[in-house]
Amino acid sequence: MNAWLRSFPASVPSDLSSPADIARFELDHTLPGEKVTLVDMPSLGEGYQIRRESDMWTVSGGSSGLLYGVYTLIQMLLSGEDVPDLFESSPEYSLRMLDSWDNMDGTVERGYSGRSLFFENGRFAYDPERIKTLGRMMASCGLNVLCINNVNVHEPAQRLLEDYLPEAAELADFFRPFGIRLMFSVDFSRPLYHGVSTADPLDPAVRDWWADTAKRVYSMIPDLAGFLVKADSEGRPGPFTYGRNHADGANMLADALSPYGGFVVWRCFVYNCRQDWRDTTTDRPKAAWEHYAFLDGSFRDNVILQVKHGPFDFQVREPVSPLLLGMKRTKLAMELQLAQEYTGHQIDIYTMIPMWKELFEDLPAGNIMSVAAVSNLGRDLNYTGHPFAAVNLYTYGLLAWNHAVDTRTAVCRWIRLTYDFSAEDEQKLADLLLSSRRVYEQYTAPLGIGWMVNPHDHYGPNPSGYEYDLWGTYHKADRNAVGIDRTSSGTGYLCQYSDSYRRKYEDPDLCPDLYLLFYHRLPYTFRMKDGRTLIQRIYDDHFEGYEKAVRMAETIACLPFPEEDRAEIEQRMKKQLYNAKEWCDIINTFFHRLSGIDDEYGRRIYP
Ligand code: GCV
Repeated sequence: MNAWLRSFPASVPSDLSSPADIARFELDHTLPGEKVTLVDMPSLGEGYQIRRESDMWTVSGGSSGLLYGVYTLIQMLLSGEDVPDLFESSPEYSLRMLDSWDNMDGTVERGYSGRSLFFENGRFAYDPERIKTLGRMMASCGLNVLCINNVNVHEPAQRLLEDYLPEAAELADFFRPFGIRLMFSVDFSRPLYHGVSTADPLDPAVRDWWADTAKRVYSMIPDLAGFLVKADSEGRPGPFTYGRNHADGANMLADALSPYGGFVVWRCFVYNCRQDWRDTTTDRPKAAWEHYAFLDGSFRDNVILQVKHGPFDFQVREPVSPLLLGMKRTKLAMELQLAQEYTGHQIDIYTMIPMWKELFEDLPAGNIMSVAAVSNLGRDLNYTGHPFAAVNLYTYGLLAWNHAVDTRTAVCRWIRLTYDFSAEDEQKLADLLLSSRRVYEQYTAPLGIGWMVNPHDHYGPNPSGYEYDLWGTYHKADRNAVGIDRTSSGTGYLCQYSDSYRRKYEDPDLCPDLYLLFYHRLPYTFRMKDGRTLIQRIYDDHFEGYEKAVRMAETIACLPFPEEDRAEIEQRMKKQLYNAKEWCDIINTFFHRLSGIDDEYGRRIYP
């Protein structure tokens, strides 16, 4: 099974060594009746031009641009879309990254599609055919960088650039013909394991150690995209140990990589993960800004700060991170998460592109230079566990190429490439996928509050699961009210934004409902814009979310999925229904007991 490449030949021959070779092969096998000329035009770089003259197509592009152009042409024609006589495109973001959180023991952190595609038993272990398919999947939606190992770099991945470098170089060879460059997550403290007495980024011995390491790595993998770093975050080592800041740390690595054109992608997921819940002066969403904003403009040119899209951690609804809006003099990547950690574990249907489009709407043009997403892939036969989770990878690629991509067109193209459906069935599935995020949001945590999940595993409801813990993720619900005041009169989080942004959220009467409890602490009797009370809205959303999930199951039962997908989809839908019911019961019961206020419609809160 090759995900959305079902109309493509099962495999790509191993002797094809360049993107242009792959492009020609894919064309000959998917569009044998079409006359297509490929023109090498290096000036177009990764971009391409598709031109039609009577029954002749010409695709021009630089090396990988040709491949992207060909994949686009094939997919548009296979899915019956109109291709204009002249169609030109080039990527909006230069690094379009997929970050795997794969460990070398074969597990995948927050992985819901089986074991690692790259590792097993502490070593590289992969099926070359599946690796080539992954290369095709990525290139066919425009992605160009793959980080193969978890940002939490455990043993033996800590030796990836040392003992395992030859194997890593062999893996890079598989991806190169698809225009994909590898990246590795590195452990900031590594010099300490090699006779250097410190990992202080300003120490000359440390700088030398990283410079030597980069030289060795690039001699084996000359096109490596660079290093990805999680430092001073959730127990990972970093510059704070030495009284240095993150510009000191990132710039030191950047200097080591710059002779080879490599990037340091430095994650900004830094917060106090040992917080005392009684401490009301610390508010976790403020953390990233506090650690990085003052460093704006002090990073080297080859440092990219990778910022999670929201200030917390991939919740169903979060505002766009203030760092992504405010650091104008620093290269930024927005980090998304395809792996459905808080969004249903690839059991519940959750199509992400509507959520991403909202984020991009808040992001002024030119603020970021790159996009990254935590991978949702694994060794399951269909790569993504739930067959529908593939739509997230596919549409992520299209959006990372150009965020203006039309949501419905992207989803429908994925459906057409994946299933052989009538137009009516295609629209039914598109509606279902496009509404799935809202459905999930309705039956889980209310109105932007997030975090009511089972701790650690992050699937299923647990309203107080994180409430008195160390992670800074509190809702503080009591008998009268729920939420945290993050306005200027509260924790001040909103002050990290511009005045115009702040004005939209500061007043609870004007704040959009979906963010209400993210920004405000409100009594259950608070009147929402539509006249309902807050508590009634919580009840209504949960009942409605569950009912919509029931309707999704009915739609799915009527759609003509191929046998191999049907079993997976139906079995997961059953679990989703159970999950939705459980969320609805538990969250409504929690708020009913706290508030003592009955549902206006007399529905049974808990049967
Ligand atoms: C890779 C969350 C996840 C962790 C993840 C971390 C991160 O805390 O639960 O599994 O670790 O984010 O993004 O670094």
